[in-house]
Amino acid sequence: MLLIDEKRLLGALDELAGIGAIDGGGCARLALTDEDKAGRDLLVGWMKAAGLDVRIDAIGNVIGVRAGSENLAPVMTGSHIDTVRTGGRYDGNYGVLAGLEVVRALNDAKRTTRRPIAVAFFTNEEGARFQPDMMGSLVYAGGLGLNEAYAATDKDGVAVGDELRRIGYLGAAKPGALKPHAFVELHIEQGPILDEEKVQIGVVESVQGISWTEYTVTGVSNHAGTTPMRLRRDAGYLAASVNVFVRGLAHEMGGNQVGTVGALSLRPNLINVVPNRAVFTVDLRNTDEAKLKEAEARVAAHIAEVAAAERVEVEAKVLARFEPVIFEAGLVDRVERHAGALSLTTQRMPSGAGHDAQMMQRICPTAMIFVPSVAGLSHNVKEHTEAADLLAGAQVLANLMLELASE
Ligand code: HGY
Ligand code: MN
Ligand code: MN
Ligand code: MN
Repeated sequence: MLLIDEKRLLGALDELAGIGAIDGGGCARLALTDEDKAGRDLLVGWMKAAGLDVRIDAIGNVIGVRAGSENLAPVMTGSHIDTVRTGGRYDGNYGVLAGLEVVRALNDAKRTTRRPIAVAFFTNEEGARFQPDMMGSLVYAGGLGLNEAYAATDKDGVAVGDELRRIGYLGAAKPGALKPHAFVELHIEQGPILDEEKVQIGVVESVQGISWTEYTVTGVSNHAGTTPMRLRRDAGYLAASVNVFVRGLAHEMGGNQVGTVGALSLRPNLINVVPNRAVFTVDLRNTDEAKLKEAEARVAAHIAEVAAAERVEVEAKVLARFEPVIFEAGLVDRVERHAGALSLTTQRMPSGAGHDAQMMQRICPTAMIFVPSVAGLSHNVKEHTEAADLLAGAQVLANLMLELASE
C-alpha cells in the first residue's frame, strides 16, 4: 500500500494556512487577491519540486501532471485554495494538499502508474469575491465562457480577467483540454453529520442545488423621528423581512431546505435615517430541484408583496444557479469499498456545500470523499478536523487513485 506521510501532509497544511493567516488560526485568501497569489505560488513551487508538469489555464486553474507509463487520460484529484474571509485551514486546501501528498508518496516509493496522475486547484471556488462560485471548474467543464468569467466583477468593480493578469495567472492552457479518466475530490464535510454520528468517511452521493440572488432595493431616505410609519418607504425593512421569511420557509419546508441572507448593506446606514437603499443576498439550497424551485418562487412572491406594500423598487440579479448533481454511482461505490478495506466506518450522504467536483461530474466520472468537521464548523476560523481523520481520508484517496490509475 502507498503510505501517506502524515507529518508531511500536516506540515503542508500548516504552511499553506500561514499564507493569509488571520486571528484564531484560519486564513483569508479571497480569489485572485495577493494572498491567493502567494498561496498559488507556494503550491506551484511544491508541484514543480515534486516533478509535476505544471499547466496554468486561461481561467487560472493550475494542474500538475505526473506522467504515467502510458499516455492515457489522467486520474485527477484536486479542489481549491481560495477561501472565504473567515476561512478555516482545511476547506479546499486539504483536498489539494492530499493530492500532492499522493504524488510525493509515489515519488518516495519510486512507483510509476499506468495512467498519469493530475493534481489541480481551481480558481474562485468560493464565489465570495466574484460570482458564480466554482468559477474555474465551471469554465473547465464548459459551463461558463471565458469572456463571461473575465467580465465578472467584485463589489469594487474589479474584473476577474484583470486580476488574473495582475497576479500572473492568466495562463495559456485551454481550460478542460485535459479530460480526466476520473475525478475524485477529498474535502472536509463542513457540516455536523459525520462528527455527530462518529463516522470516519463520508461517501458523497450528490451535491445539493444552489440558488444565489442579489437584491437591490430602492426606497426613500427620511427622518427616523418625524416620519410616520405609514409614510415610510424603508428599503431596510424589506431586507429584514426577507431574512425572517427565508428562515421560516426553511423550517416549514423541512428536509434539506436551507436559506441564508449572508450579505446585507444599507444606505446611508445611519441611526436616525430611514434607509433608502439595501443590497442583500439570498442563498437557497435543496437536494431536490423541484423543492428548490418552489423555495425560489415563494421568496420572490414574498419580496413582490412586501415591496408593493412598502412602495420600494427591487432589482434582482442571479449570481449563481446550479441544479443538484448526482455523482457516478460506480465510483461512489469504490469510495465506499476503499474506506471499508481500511476498516473505516462510512456513511452515504449528500454534500450541503458546493464543490468543484459538482462541475467535473459534467465531463467525467466523479466522486467525493468527506472527512468529519469537528462540531460541523466551517467558513469559520475554528474549522477543525482531527489528524487521524485527515490521514484516513488521504489514504482512501491514495488507494482509490492508484486503482483508477492502473485500469
Ligand atoms: O458556497 C459553497 O458551498 C461553496 O463553498 N462555494
Ligand atoms: Mn471548499
Ligand atoms: Mn468553502
Ligand atoms: Mn465549497
